[in-house]
Amino acid sequence: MSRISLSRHLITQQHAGTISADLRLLIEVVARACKAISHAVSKGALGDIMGEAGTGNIQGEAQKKLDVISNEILLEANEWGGHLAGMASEEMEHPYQIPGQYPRGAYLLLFDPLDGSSNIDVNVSIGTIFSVLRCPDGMAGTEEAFLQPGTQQVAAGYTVYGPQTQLILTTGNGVFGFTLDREQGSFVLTQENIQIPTTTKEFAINMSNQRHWQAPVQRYIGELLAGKTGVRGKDYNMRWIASMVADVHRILNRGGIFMYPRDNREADKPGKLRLMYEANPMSFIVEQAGGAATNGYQRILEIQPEKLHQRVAVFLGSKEEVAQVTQYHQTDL
Ligand code: AHM
Ligand code: MG
Repeated sequence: MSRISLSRHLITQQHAGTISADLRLLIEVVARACKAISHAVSKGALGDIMGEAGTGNIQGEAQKKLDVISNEILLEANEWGGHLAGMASEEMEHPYQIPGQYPRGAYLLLFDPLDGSSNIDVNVSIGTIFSVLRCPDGMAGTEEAFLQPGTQQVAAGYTVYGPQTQLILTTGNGVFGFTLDREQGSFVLTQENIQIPTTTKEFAINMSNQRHWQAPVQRYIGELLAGKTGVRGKDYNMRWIASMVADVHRILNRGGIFMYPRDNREADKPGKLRLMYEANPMSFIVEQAGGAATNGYQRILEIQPEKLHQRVAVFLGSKEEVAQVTQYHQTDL
């Protein structure tokens, strides 16, 4: 069987008119950067990549060395290609302006360069998440240009650095999975048109926050934990990797629901995850795979962002479960 590389897959999409030549180039460059990150990750203690960087990011979180290295790899790979008007990263307070000596393009790239930072030093799966928007006509790559709802994304994807490095991609035309062939140095198509099972018996949530949850989440999780004799009539299993990429990757492949709810600790902080770098790209992928994604009240992709680093509550995965927990939020209003 002939192997289809990411490049060939993208060229086929370009010929079919579903993506532009510039978007193809942009995705290829992001994939190349992810290969470099994968290489750095795999060095572990043999490379100078583990531990704290000694700096903090805009979210007030301590940066790991690998957060900083991955951010730099993505910036350097993408700044000179001519397809971008700007980049925004979870690790940088303001959007990155394309240096004057390079041509500017029509797209905006957003990324969480290294998701699952708490897992870096313990050799557990981590990843990179990215999202692509069009830069509105006449606008520079400033924060204002980035503040578009997730429905406007033209591409989104993530790579998971696990036992294998895999790239999952959507350009609004289904979800495709690629596995990194380390000998050839290329991503090879290994999954076509990924579909999330509608029903599931698996959920993912950080249970240690239970005492802080609000009523709709207490009710929903209580019902899942009640098992076969409860109202849901099934025994549920729980998995929590604490890397969104890895948890979403499992759900994409065998179903389930991923949750990071808002809770009662900080009323002004709607959840932990970031809308622009984490929730939007993952929601786009999950919807394209036949799943659903809400913040408990509305479709995540329809939220109008007000700030680049805005946080949002996340419920995503198998349709039936997302509908159930969303209904509990809506009826609790
Ligand atoms: P990060 O971007 O700093 O790595 O944080 C995001 C991560 C997600 O990958 C994961 O779902 C969540 O934070 C884990 O949170 P917790 O530490 O509560 O388990
Ligand atoms: Mg991160």
